[in-house]
Amino acid sequence: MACHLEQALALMVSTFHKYSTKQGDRFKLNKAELKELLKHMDEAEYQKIINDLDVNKDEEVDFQEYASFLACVAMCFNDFFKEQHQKQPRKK
Ligand SMILES: [Ca+2]
Repeated sequence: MACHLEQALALMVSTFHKYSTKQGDRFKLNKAELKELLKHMDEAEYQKIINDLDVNKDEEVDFQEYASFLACVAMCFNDFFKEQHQKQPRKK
């Protein structure tokens, strides 16, 4: 059985390809594919994310742009967990 990190990476890659293969270039997310991937976001959040994700402004999100985004999200989650941990009283 794969370790947690391998499972997380496999999910990250398979999620990208699950949506990127639906239309057009199978190795890039176009706006419709990205919108479907992020379907639980409202329009304003979605627009901000697509603007941030599409670094080279070609109207599509390639795997490098997607991976960079996930790295940023992971760092934000890590900061959140560190803050939460620091707020908790120390156990003796
Ligand atoms: Ca792009």
